[in-house]
This record gives sequence, structure tokens and C-alpha cells, in this order.
Amino acid sequence: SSPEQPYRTAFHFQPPKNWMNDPNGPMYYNGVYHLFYQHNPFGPLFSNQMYWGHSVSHDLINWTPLELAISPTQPFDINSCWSGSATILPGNKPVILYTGIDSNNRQVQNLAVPKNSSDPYLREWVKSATNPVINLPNGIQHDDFRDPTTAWLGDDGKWRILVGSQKDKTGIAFLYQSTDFENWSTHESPLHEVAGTGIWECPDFFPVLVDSTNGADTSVLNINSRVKHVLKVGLFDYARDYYLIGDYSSVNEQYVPQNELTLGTLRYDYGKYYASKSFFDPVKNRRILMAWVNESDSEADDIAKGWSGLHSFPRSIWLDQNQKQLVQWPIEEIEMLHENEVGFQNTNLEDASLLEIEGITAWQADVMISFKLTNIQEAEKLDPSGVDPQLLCSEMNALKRGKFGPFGLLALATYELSEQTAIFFRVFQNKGQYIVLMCSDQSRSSTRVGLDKTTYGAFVDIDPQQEEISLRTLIDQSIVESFGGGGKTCITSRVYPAFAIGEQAKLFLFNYGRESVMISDLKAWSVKKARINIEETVMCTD
Ligand code: DQQ
Repeated sequence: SSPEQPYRTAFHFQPPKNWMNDPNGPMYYNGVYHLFYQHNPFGPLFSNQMYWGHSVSHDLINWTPLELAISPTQPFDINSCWSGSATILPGNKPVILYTGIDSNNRQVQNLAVPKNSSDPYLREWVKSATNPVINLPNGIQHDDFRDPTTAWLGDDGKWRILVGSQKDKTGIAFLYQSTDFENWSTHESPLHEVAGTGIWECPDFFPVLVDSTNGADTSVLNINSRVKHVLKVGLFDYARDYYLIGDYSSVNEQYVPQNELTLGTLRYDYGKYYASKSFFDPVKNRRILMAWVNESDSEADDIAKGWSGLHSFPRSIWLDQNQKQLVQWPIEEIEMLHENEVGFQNTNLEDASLLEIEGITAWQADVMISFKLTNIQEAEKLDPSGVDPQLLCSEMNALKRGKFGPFGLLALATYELSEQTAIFFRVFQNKGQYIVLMCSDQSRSSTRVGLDKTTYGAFVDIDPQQEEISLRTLIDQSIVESFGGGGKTCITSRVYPAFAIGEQAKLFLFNYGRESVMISDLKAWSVKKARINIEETVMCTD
């Protein structure tokens, strides 16, 4: 950030200027990570002429900007090039499928391939002469058909993809099959659909391993019950990414999820986090997740800033041991940016106390904390059935005293706390079970008006009798990404302090509960600025 641009970030992906939304076609190819993104190269707002921006990286931390990869130029995409995905075909051949808005304003799916696959950065992309390769299905509205997934191979050697859609408010993931990526046939039934959920955007479908934090290539099928399949869909009506975990068979194209898609069910992130996409990273055998994090300020603010939109810090994503949910954790490459480590152990946080974390850049930081509670059998009672944890977090905000909690962090805070983003926990009990609530309270994050300061919240599925309650938070000028319970519950928020900027921004531990909590371990780092889309960056070609 700079005095004129206090909200630009240091280690979160964003273009040099103008509008960005969804991550598109992330992939690893010949030693280089590619990230494309929905972009309006001409202004700070979304536009009716959308492009694919393109950056490359050797480490997922520093990114070099390249020329626009896909631009609206042809009858099949003249009104915008919307989101899509990359697939690496056998023989190491990358291809992209993306949504074009055609000259009749219909959403159609198009194919693009590298002009020169020996260009290490794949700068130029050629659109197939056979585009569109998938037309709008009969009975689907012209603007309800988009966002092709990365393809996977079935047992029969055919490729499959999903495309998001809706019919009469039923969200649909249409399934297509092909042998050559040019000719696609519609499978008679969608992979999945759920009534009442509205259009599904940016579907993602991938295997996760049972009993391993490693990732799996998108084409890995279920061998000996070692794999489950995740279907993620973005609900446009709520701007939220929901996911299902289930069993998939390519033989009969059956997907049987174990959980239901309802508004209260599993989400990648319970804050601002949408249109995410994952890819398999063969270098470290992991699946990496990226998402668009929209602004919470006004359009007028975005015009004044000259830009809008961030991407979340890349996360590794895997299936929890209990197989009931996914777990996410910032990729380990963040350590390249760590400096000034501070830490302590076994420090008691008395009731109604505050402890400043000093010695790091509080406005650009990575903090990991473990909280240990004693006597939790005394926790207050709460029957969680029918409770919306987000509403509970705004009713029982960071200023409301409880027994166990609120305790956690005050990030991007002024010294006298006139501004503060509070990330905290509360612990309750119900019929011999413990309930951990995690909140991110933005209501006092800025003295500025005209910002969306919605408080977010979700339960964390851990047993505080068996394990400590952990919190990791990444702080970067105007974004706060928090991971509760080792990454079981994630909450991302955008904040725009007027005063808690740069050196004026402080970081505190706080406990406003009536019971003391023990900080069994704390580690925190300054996070250095990464080189993100700085024009003069020279790529190191090791
Ligand atoms: N944004 C894209 C669409 C997608 C939506 C357009 C999600 O392809 O459905 O920029 O943010």
C-alpha cells in the first residue's frame, strides 16, 4: 500500500489496476504456474466487455503480468469472455474452455489452445475454428449457461466437463462428454441439480483422498474407496460457494452426495469468498484453491481507487479425517515472505484483557494461535438447532461479554481501538457436547461510512475437550483471512480502516469473556511484500 492507495495489498493477487473478478484456468505447465482472471482492462468496474487477464509464477507468490490471453473478438464471444478452466491433455497439451457471450447474447462454451506450446509462458491463445463447441441447451435461458470445469477422464476414456446453469430456479450442473474437446455430447441427465438454489456459477468437481492431505489429479477416479468427489457450486443469488462431498462413478455417471445443499450447509469460506476454482499441483502433490474476494466499499470508492477485486491467498484443500468436511490452509510458500518472527507460550489472558502483539508489521502479518480452556464444563448453554451462526455473531458481537468468549484477535486496530476487526471464538455446551462459534466482526473495522461491514460467523466442528482451539489469520491492508480449527472453518473479510493504516495499525489478543483463556502457543510474522503484477518484474528462469 501507499499513502494514496492504503487498501492495495502486499501478498494478495491483484492486477496493476482496474476490475478483476473470478480466477480462471489455474494450471501448472512446464515449470510455470498460470493464473488467468476475469478482467475489465479499461476500468475499475465490471463491464459488458470482459477479458481474460494472465499472469505467471514460479512459486505462486510472485506473479509476472502478461498480455491479455482471451479477448472478445469473435461472433461466439464478441460480448464477453467469461469464466472457464484449463485441462492438461495427455502429451502435455494445455487447453482452455471458457464461456463466450455471443453476438445474440447467448452464453456458449468455447475452446482455445496455445498458439505455440513451446512458449514457456503460453502468451498467445488461439480460439478453435469450431467454436462454439457447446451451444445453449434447449429450454435454458440465454444468460443461464456458463463456467465450464476442468475436464476429467472417465473409465471409458472419454473426457467429461460440467457447465453451470438453472431452469426455473433449479440449479444445474450439466454434464458433457467428448473424446476430442471439439465435439461434445450432452449426458442425458445432469450430474446434479437442486431445486430453489438459482443459477450455479463456477462449478468445480474434483477428487479428494481419504486419509491423506495430498491432492489428486482431477481425473483420478474412485479406486478401492480411496477417493471421494467434491462438487462445489457458486450460488449467484447469495454470492457464496457451497460444496458437497460424495461418491462418483463414471460408469453410470452417478454422483451421490453425502450432504445436502441448503443455505446452512458446508461452505469453503463463511465470509467474502466466491467463484473459486481449484487445480492439482503436481509439483507438491496438492490441490490448490483460489477465489475472488470482492470489495466491500462502494462503486464510487472503486472509481476513486482505480481498481476493484482481490484473489484470496492460495490454499491447500483436502478432506478432513472425519470425511465430513474439507480443510483449507494457506500454501506453505507464504514462509518465503515471513520475517521478524515473534512468539510466546503459556500466557494467560485474564478476563477483559488485551495484549498487544508487538515486533511485527501488524498491517501485513501472519498469526497462529492456540487457545486452551479449562473448566469448559461451565460453558453457557446453547441449542444450535435452527441457529444461524452469522446472525448469532452479529447479535453477540465482540463487545458482548460471555463466559468463554469472545476471545481472539483485534486486527487492523487503532491503538485506542476506535477501529478494529475482531476475529473471535465463543464456546457453548448443549447436552454434553461442546459448540465452538467463530466470528469475524467488521462492525467497528472503520470509522468510514458507506462500507459493507456485515459480521460473518460459522461453527467450528472441533471438540475443545480433545483439542485446543486454533486460529490463524492473514492480514494484508484491506483483507483479513482467518482459519479456525486448523482450517476447518474459514472466514475472509474486507475492511477499509481510516486510521488503522500502515504503522498506525496494531494487532491485539483480546479476551472479553468472564473466564480466562490460556494462550498455549503463539507465533506471528511480518509478511514481506511479494512481487505481484509489477510490470518491470524480470522472471527468473531457473
Ligand atoms: N463471473 C463470471 C461468470 C461467472 C461469474 C463473469 C461469477 O462467468 O458466472 O465475469 O462471478
